[in-house]
Amino acid sequence: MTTYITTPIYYVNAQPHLGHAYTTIVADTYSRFRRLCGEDVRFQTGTDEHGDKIVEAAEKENVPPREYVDRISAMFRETWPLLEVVPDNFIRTTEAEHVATVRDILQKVYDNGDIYFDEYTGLYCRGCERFLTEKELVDGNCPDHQIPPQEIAEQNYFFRMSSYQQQLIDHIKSNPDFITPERYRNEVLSFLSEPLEDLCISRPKSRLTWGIELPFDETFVTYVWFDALINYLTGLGYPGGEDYTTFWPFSEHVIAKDILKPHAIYWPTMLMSMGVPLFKKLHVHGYWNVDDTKMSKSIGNVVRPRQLVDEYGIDTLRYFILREMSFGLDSSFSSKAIVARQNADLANDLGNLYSRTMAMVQKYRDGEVTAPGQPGAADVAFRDAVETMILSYREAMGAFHFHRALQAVWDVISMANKYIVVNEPWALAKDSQKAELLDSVLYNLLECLRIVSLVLQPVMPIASGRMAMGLGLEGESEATRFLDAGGNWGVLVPGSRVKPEGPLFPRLESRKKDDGKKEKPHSKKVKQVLQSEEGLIAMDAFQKLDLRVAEIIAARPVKKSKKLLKLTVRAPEERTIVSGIAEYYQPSDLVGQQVIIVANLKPVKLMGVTSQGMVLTAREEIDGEERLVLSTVSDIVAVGSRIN
Ligand code: ME8
Repeated sequence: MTTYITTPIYYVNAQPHLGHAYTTIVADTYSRFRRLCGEDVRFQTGTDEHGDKIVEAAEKENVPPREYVDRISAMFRETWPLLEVVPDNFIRTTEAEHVATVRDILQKVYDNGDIYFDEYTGLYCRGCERFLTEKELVDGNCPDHQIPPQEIAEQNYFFRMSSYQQQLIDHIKSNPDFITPERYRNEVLSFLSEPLEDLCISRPKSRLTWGIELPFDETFVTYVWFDALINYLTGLGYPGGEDYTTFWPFSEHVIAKDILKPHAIYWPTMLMSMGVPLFKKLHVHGYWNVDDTKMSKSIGNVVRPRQLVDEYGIDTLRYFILREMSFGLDSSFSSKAIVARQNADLANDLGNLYSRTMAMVQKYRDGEVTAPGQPGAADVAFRDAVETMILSYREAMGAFHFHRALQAVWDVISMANKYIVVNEPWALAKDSQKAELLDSVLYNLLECLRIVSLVLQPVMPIASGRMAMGLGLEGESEATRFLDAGGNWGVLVPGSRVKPEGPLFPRLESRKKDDGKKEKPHSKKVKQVLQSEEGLIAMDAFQKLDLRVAEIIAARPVKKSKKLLKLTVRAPEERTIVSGIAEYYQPSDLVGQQVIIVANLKPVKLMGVTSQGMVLTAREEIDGEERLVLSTVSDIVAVGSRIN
């Protein structure tokens, strides 16, 4: 199988931002996913460097367009490695090869009679770089740029786009996957239900010189969209290149909804006129807003990828944007949301599964991967769940449902965390009769982690590499690749050794903490206690407290209470504890966590539930915002262990 995946080529009138980063990370993730499935993949991105907008931006900076485009294009090119984005080709529309291809294509289309010269009066929006129809205007303004378009009358060259209208409708109707998600397909079909106008594809040099000169009239340059869309072919060496023959039939374009019309209407009709088969798929995503507000330079809320990487790290950023956005719909970025995902999904769920498993293999098997015993029903069920996840993951990734693919992976992570709680490896380790059972439990967990690291590779390449290294797998061996939907289980070799190196993901504090504000000084009362003996307690008083390590085995909300959760813990005997942490933790995230409890408190009734003890929490207060964080121990400890 083969895949050719492209991003839009970005205008060099602005520096890369979160929106550009999203599309490019999507394309990178998809290309990595396809490679993981053993496919031959080509991934292209680049910059769109001609046209009015670019000239205007260069003028503002007082530099010639050539110098300006070189500078901004380099910024895009240099941004992608910072996000672990690895394109096979970075194309620029000012490259000689692209200019030559555009001119060849124009000549071909002109020769076959699809380009004609005509007088035209129209409403031109400089921001969109195109003529708008009356129907598109909202209160007389361009809907995207909120300014009225200029009325321009001039002679120009036109492409007979209208000749291909029916052929395009037929193609979209008979290929349901040509434009996805469906809402964008419907939008295009609805647009095509009205007569299509021909496309103005030239600009007189009297108005614009920064463009590709028409091969058949040197007094005109090419309209920037007719030039830009051709990049997808130039990058493959069209018409002669081997790459063109290999990859073009498998071309998939990723764009956002803003440039649906050029990609879904101009481009396929251009290809029809050229006699080139249409691209295979157009994947259209929604827009990122920031704190529920449209990202804009004038508001000053433009988020830069470089800044995000510095603040949150590459893997967290990639995971967050793919997990948070349902492909096709708009989504909102906020610092709070990314920190919450890092702490809950990455540090807690995945990070804990990894470090607990590694710690147990170190502790109970001296770091060695031991052979599992005869598989019982529980082993088969565990393995089936992991293999079912691979199938759902593959299907979702292939359909650009990245958030669903990640959900499937996290369901398995949560299942594995529960598996630890249910199987109590620390108890098995104490019983020599259960050694084989412990080997199986540990092997199942390690295999699960290996597969999780593999399926996360397209999304989080660095963490996935660290996990694989921790599991003792180096390089792209058989054990780190999967080519096939079935037969994935059992690749780790008994006798090999794990080599974990510290936690995978640190917990992040929300941004407020490091915004330069000083931590609150100790309260007066605490100072007094520290300075005098008043209020101090003797050791024997402290020892009266029975503090124990407990494992949460169930968590449920308490009826009619926003704050309370009913926890069932094992320490090692089972007991119920009511804790006021409901606003800070999801019940499902708590199961499997080890916490510290006060075991000898007199029972109290809270909202009708009897609480037999208390879970210790840190009460954090920053700028009047309070948060409770559960206390825990730094290694897996047998439940019931006493805290001194
Ligand atoms: O349109 N949310 O370039 P461009 C999500 N040169 N994605 C966003 C976004 C946002 N808020 N803002 C931008 C052009 N994007 C042309 C393309 S292709 C032959 C020529 C992303 O720099 C998204 O992919 O304006 C969108 O389609 C693209 O940037 C527009 O980039």
